Amino acid sequence: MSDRRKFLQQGFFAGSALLASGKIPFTPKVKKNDPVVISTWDFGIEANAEAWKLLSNGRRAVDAVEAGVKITEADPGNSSVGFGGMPDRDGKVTLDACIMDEYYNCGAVMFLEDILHPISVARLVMEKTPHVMLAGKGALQFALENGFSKTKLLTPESEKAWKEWLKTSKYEPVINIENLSNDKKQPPMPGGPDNHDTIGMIALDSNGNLGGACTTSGMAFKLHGRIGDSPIIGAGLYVDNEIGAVTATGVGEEVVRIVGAHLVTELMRQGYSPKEACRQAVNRIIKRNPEKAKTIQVGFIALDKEGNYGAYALQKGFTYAVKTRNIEKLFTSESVY
Ligand code: SD4
Repeated sequence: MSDRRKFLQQGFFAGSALLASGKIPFTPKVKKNDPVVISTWDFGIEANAEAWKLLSNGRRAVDAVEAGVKITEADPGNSSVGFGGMPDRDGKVTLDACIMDEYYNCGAVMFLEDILHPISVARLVMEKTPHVMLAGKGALQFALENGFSKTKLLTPESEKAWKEWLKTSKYEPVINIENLSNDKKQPPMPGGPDNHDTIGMIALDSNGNLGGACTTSGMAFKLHGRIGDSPIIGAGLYVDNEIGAVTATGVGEEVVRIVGAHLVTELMRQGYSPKEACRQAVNRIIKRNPEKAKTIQVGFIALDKEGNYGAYALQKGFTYAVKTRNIEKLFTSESVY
């Protein structure tokens, strides 16, 4: 057999083995250097539109994701991010956020109160301090010293829902599961169904660089001081400019345990497509505690360096929004259950 034929044949067999294992090949969805932005849940559509304004003007992915998630943070109709977010069990709205750019620069704030745009404080932590994370009063002090002002984040609607919750004070964090029976669901949230949804946004810019942001008020009626996955670099968000960007939503404790966003990134490094990498991470959660996994929601979205994207969730009902030059669309993620 000629060397060339042998080479082609070996290539074919290697390709089939990869395909059978769920790894590459996959078809790029966008042309090289065409920007892409994807974000979690229905409200991602609006946030993506803002991010797109920057991406289509040649701006960095990190600028675009910051601008994008600020739309969601400022929306009082959204009961899970920033202004209008559900309080903890002491009636305080406490915020978690982080951001990461194409150079492994990252910044995070957690357990932050009274600030409308925690993502911008996280960005300042990234750019103006030698640190990655600031928490609680220290984060607030840093924000105020850097020109942010205090905003009351608890809206009358969120306060009402909290007071309703106080009647039973049942501490059973259940997040966004469409198929749970009503007695297992949290009280209805204002501005939406029983969802509790973080915005995570990841983008590829026209220079081929990646960036990501994640921001939330965390689980409704959580213990005061509780911090989820969303501000933890590697758990709620990770960006590796050689490989891809990933963000998570759902029960943060389960995402932290598997260092979810970093895990998905590393699976993409091994050759898994974005969707398959997300599926593998979700399966890791099931493997640890199959019974518990049936009762909670966790979803991941991932974007690779070539602009391929995908998602996977534990439960039905996880949506993610995609914007490219040709697409502006909400997708429903595949799920295990
Ligand atoms: C948290 N991961 O605080 C967040 C909540 C969330 O959809 O994403 N909800 O655990």
